[in-house]
Amino acid sequence: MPTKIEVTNNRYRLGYHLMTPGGWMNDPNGFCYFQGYYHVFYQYYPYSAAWGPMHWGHARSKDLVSWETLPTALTPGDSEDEDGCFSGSAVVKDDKLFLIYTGHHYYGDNDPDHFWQNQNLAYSTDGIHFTKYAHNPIIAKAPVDNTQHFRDPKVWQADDHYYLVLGSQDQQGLGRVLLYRSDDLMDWTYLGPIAGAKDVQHEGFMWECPDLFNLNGQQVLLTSPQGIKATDKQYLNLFQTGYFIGQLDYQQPQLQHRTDFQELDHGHDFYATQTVLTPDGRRVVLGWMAMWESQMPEQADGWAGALTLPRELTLKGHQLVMQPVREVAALRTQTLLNQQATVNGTADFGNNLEQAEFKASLDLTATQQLKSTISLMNASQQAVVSLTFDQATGDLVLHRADRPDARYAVTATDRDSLELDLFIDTSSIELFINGGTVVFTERFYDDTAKSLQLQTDQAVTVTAKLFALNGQANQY
Ligand code: DQQ
Repeated sequence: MPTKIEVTNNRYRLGYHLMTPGGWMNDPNGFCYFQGYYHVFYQYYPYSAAWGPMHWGHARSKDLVSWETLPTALTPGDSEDEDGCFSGSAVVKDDKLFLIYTGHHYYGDNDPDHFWQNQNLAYSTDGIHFTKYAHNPIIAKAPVDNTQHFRDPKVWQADDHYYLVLGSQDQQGLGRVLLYRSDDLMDWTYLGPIAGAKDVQHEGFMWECPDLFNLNGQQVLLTSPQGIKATDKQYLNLFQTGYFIGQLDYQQPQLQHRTDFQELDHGHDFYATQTVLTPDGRRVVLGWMAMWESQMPEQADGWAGALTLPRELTLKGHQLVMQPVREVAALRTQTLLNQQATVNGTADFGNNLEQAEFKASLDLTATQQLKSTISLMNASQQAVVSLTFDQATGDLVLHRADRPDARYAVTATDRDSLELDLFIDTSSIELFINGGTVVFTERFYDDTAKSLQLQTDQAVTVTAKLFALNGQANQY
């Protein structure tokens, strides 16, 4: 048994985002509420800071903001998950917590693309110790018209049945989502594909991590397609995460979607989302705060990857809106600033910012062509991350010092204000704009002292609050 890798340098360790205690993290898995705790699992490799045979790391929280790391929940190596316990989800039944996950298997010819996948079950009565089901797999094979890409089950209960969606690729090389039904979580019936890519260029060759849920009487399919071709300002990451909105007809079965694929977050670091329904009925999403094939300088320090803040999802027309869950207010430890001022030129907010929330409103009623930029500055007064807003067009452009490629979004131009809610952590920033209608998620790697700077090209009234946030929210 190799030894677990340890963190050797804390320079980029995050203060209130969930990370591994050491080692690699990717997708959130099994996000659920069980016996008074939220649980989140994640794709985990404890023996190095790079991706390896996937385990399920585990943490729980009473309040969605302070997480306690628990023992590894799933370890690969059994006959049905020989080469990895890939992504999956959780469901509570008869006061037991069930995990449904993908078993990954290589054919052993040293070709990483030569693999097969099946679906497995594990359960727990205490939410800490998990037993793999003795009769795994619960879904042994992909349908005949599928390729080997057959993974990431997301389970839910509806009426008297359990359903799950699976990410898949059909024989034509198009991404799609498959629907299954069960009465007991063990025997599953294949119902058919419910949605799929019309072509690779626009909708991808494989849909990873699907999630299907109700919101305001409609169904939202969240998924992470691979292979969508970048346009000037959209689909600029290696892979995307986004959604379709429609109605699921369980009989057909088919998701009649009214909207085309829309990206959920415009930043460089957002992928492989998963949602939970909270006991009080909110739909909350977590994403992996990273992207495949990006530089991750924290790997040199013995760890990699983190999860985003939990974000509440709501619908505004045909748009999914993301806002940090209200529980994040509990992270505030101090009010560093609470002021209203006229900014005409440059204004600085705060210094030595490590974990902080900046909440600001720029009054746009007296301006028409305002251009403003909010920047996270380093100790040499260089912008590490900056967001520029053009009032005339509604254009939002995000620049990051360590990446040549900007990111783009557009916000409504008929607004009376620009609302910013920025969450800064040691090496991440999440920018929620205009009530979460536009969100950018970014990592950055600069361990000098940070401050915020606002630049405007005309006089504008700014109401701003700056809070210090808890830098030790989690226990590892
Ligand atoms: N990551 C998992 C897969 C999933 C992919 C493997 C998405 O189950 O499709 O670590 O990032």
